[in-house]
Amino acid sequence: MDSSDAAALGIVRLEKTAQEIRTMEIRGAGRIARAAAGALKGYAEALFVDDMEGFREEMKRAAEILLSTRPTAVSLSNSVAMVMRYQASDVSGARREIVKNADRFISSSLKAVDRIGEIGSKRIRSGDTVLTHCNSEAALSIIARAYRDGKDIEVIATESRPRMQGLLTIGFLEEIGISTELIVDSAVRSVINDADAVVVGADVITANGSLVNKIGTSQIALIAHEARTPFIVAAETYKFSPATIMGELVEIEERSPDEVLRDAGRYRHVRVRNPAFDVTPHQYIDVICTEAGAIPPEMSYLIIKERLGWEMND
Ligand code: RUB
Repeated sequence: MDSSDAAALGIVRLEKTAQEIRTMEIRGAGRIARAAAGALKGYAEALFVDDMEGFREEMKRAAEILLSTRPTAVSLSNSVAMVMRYQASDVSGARREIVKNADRFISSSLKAVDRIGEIGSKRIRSGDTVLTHCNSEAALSIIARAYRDGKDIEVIATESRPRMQGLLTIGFLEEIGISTELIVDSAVRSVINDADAVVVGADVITANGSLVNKIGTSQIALIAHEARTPFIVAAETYKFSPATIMGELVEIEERSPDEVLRDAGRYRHVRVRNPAFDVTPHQYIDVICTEAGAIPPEMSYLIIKERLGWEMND
C-alpha cells in the first residue's frame, strides 16, 4: 500500500467511526470520547504528508468531522482537544504526540470509570434499591461495584424512550446477576418510594454544576427531590464543560422524529419533537462522583479550572 492509499484508508476509517457515533452504534458520552480519540490516532498514523501545514490542516479536518457528529456531549470536544494538543513542529513528532495523547486519554478514561465505581459505591448500602435512567457506563460502574463488594442491592431501570437504552442496562445487569425491575419512563413517580437512591450518568456538567443527561433525567431529579431520595451523578472530569465558564449554553441535540413515531410524515398538523437530552438544575443534585472525588455540584467550577484548564476553550 502506498502513502496515498494509506491516507485514503485513514479517512474512510475515521468517517466510519463518525457515522457510527451519528447513528448511535457508538453511544454514551464516555464511549463516544474514546472512539473519537482512537479515530484521530488512526488517522494521524495513516496520514503521510511531508509538510507540517498539510498535516495540521488534515488533522483539523478530521477533528471537525468527529465534532460534527453529536452536538451535546462535551466529552467529545474535550477528548478531541486533549488529543490534538501537540507541540512538535515536524510531522513525525506531531504524529507521535497525537498517538500518545490518544492512548493516554483512552486509558485514563477507562480508569476513571473504575475509580468512579469505587468512590460512588460507598454511597450505596446493602439492602438498597437503586433507580437508574438510560445506559451510563459510569453509573453502572457504581452499581456493579456495590454489588461486587457483596452489597445486596436491586435496581429499577427505566426504558429510556425513544431509543430504549434501558434495554442495554438490563442486559448488563442480567449478565452480572443483579435483580432488576424494568419500568416505563412515566412510572418513576409511582415507584420512587421503592428506591433508596437514583444514580445517573452525565453528558455535560456545566460550570454552575447543572447536569445535561438523557431526556427525562430532570423529571426524575424533581421526583427524587420531592421524595427526598438522594440523586447521585456519575461523571468523569472530561464531562465538565470549560465553555460554560465563558457563558456558552449547551446545545441540546434534537434527533429525528422517526425515532419517536415511525410514520410521522402522514400527520399534517402534528410535529414530533425529539430532544435527546435535558438539563437538571444543580439544586436537585446531591453529589457528583468523579474520579477526583465525590463533589457537591457547586464545586464544578473548580474541577473545570483545575483539571481541564482554560486553554481548552481555544
Ligand atoms: C447516553 C446518556 C448517558 C451519558 C453518560 O445518551 O445520556 O447517561 O452519555 O454515559 P445516548 P456514560 O444514548 O444518547 O448517547 O457514563 O456511558 O459515558
